[in-house]
Amino acid sequence: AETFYLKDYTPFGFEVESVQLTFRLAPHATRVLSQIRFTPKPGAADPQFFLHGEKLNLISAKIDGVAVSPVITAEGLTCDTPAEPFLWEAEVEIDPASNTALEGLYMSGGMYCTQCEAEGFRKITYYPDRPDVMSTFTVRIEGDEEVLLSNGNPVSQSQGLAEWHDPWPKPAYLFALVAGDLVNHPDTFTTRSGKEVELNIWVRPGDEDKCAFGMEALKKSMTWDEEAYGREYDLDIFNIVAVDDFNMGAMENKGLNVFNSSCVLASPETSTDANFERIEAIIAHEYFHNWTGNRITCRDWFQLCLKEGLTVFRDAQFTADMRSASVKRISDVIDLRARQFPEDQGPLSHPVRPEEFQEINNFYTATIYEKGAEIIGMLKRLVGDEAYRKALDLYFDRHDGQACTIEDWLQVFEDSTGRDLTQFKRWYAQAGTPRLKVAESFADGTYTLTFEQSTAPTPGQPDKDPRVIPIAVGLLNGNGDEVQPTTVLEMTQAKQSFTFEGLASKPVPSILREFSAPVILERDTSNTERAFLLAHDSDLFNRWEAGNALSREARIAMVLTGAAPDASYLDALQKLVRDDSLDPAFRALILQPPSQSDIAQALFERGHLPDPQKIYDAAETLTQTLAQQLADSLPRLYADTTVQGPYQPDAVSAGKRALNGRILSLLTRLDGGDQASRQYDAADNMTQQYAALAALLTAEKGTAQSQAFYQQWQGDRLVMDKWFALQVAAAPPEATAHIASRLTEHPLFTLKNPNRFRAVMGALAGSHAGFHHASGAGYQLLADKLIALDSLNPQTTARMCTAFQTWKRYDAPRQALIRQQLRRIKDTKGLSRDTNEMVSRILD
Ligand code: B3K
Ligand code: ZN
Repeated sequence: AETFYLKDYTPFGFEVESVQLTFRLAPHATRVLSQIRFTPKPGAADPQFFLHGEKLNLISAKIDGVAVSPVITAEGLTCDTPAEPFLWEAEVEIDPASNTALEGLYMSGGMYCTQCEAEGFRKITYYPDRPDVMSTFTVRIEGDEEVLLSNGNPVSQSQGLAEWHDPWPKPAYLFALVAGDLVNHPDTFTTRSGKEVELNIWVRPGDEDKCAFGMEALKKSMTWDEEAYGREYDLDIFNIVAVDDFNMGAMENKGLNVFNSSCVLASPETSTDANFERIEAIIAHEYFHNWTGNRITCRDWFQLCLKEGLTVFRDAQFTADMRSASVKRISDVIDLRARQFPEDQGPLSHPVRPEEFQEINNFYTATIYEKGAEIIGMLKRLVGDEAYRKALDLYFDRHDGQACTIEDWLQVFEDSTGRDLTQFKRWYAQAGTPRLKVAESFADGTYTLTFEQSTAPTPGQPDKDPRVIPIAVGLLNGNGDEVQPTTVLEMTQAKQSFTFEGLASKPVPSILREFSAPVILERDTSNTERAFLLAHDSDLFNRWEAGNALSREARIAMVLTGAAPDASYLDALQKLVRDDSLDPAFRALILQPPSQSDIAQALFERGHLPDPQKIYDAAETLTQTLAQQLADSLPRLYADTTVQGPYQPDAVSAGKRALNGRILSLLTRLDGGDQASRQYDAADNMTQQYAALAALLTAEKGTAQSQAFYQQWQGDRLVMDKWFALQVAAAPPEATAHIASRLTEHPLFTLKNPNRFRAVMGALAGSHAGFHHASGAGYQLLADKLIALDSLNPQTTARMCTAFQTWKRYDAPRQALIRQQLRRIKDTKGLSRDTNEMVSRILD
């Protein structure tokens, strides 16, 4: 397959002055007519007229009204063109009803919808489908559907016909069209400068009652972006549409965001607290793209982090402001370590700005999104809040309407702060997670911290240069009082020391507060010191981090030596759980054990072969012991954390319910499931119903409840996804693959719906001990289903191959079993470019 390189970038040889599209909708034979005004760029390096186009049936093509016969390949067409501005007109036919890849124009549950990012527009018509080609679009839709939507503002609407005009020049990847018999949840928003905007969430009939929360989230996002970044909305209307079949979470098409229904539909009866929080964050994320992504877009797809890293950073700020900042930070770091660190330390490791790819859809990764956001966070910490805001003002001012690069982005910071960011830029260019070794010394009132950074080689990058690392540090005295408030040390060298003077005694350091850089901290420290920080640190993130480290060490000792769970850790945990002065959401996080995959990675790094079953057993023993030690207080804790009154999805109630759910799962280990059964029967909201069912199934009980759940919810797709996923997630390791396999035979299972596929196969891949069971049944089942899915939906198949990316951690028999499955996938006839690239990189 062809490889694309950043270094090969050349601008397109033509300006696109305007685009006019007409859609004549028909499920198997939609006609797309395009009228595009091109102007050759004077002195363009590449004057060849090439339009992308895939799987299109060209009916006719004209230049300035005269029929032409372009040369057509599988990728697009070329044609001789005049030296003067000209009008290109083409008519193509496409087959949305047969489009199972869910890219381009496709059908979902009887409605038409589009997904064009990254390169889907070329499946709709011939076009220079690259983000640096921006133009205004006018769209005419002819169809029998009641609702016909596209980008921008409505021009005219009548029976069977709608016309839309988007005045903001945009790349084709932001194009969208939706047509269906939909109903709306309407509202309005008045911008800071007094402009009234019509808001709609469009859903299938029956889902109207699940829109109110999303609408509130949208309005909050609009207000927040005005206040935090001075960004106003810029059209008369903002539409959101919920779609059941969608490859990812949502898409920020200009003025017409398309959402996976799981990321917008919410009701207390069908959605958990975690769903509500996620929906709020994704609505914000897509809305924030209007400025960071749409008004200012990417020059090419190598610059993807320009919009994604920044927009993830912005949505994290939003959630921190709406909810609890430290709880958000802790959750984000858990997620970063679970998804980005393994990627960065394995065969798929790539820079935040990659320099080559075969299939760009394979680069919508945790590295580009989440590490991309971490880089913005470091930059903000280094320059300070005010300078950050000034730099962003300059960015919007200078680059509005442009397609930009990381160089443009950094230049804005250099110009507005006077800082040289040459070294900082390595964060974008170098892959891999830096390790930061820490040593300390104390003499005559001076405390010295010495840091050493190093990054292991990654594919294609054997040598790494030192990076700029902002290290937020505070110091505590022996009583737990802070003697040095948080200060940011700016590390630039491979090895560097920092001193603190005038201290009465050797302090206890709190290093990398708020997780100020995405690095792995390595420090010889005692459990006593960890317990001390867990009890006293003023930085909530580092308090949690100390608890997390204690838990990890306890588990590792259990796995390696068969030791009993560490008593001092269990003591500390019990104190915290009972400490009513602490935020319940924080206490719930403290009770959440490090993931079994994290433990496997830690063991691997220390030179041991991780045994997934032993890691699972240690986790079980530890949780069982904790439950027994807390036995006397559990009923009271359960009662105290039970939220009374009607369900509200706010952060405070959700935090309480999260803690309550953890307590319930401990209690269920002791009471035979009595309390969980009572909670299940009484629950009037999904958070409590689901928590009860999860506790029961994990304790190998709850068969009756699981059946009742199915009876109650079989008509609700999103709730059924939970039912599918939970049975796999709660299964004991030896049964995981079997249960997942059985579920793929269920009448409600289908390869055609990515949510359902992910519910079962994602839960299988996410069950560490189940997926890596020594039998190899998990590997084989996943490979079977990936092979089956690939010919229908390459994107979702390729994405799920990441389940295999950590294979080099495990013992030789497991490695052989995984390699065998990866080869089997790779040898599949007609394998997609997406999956082929992923499997080849993982095997390498
Ligand atoms: N920009 C889209 C992701 C598109 C993925 C294409 N394979 C959603 C987002 O990040 O907001
Ligand atoms: Zn995004």
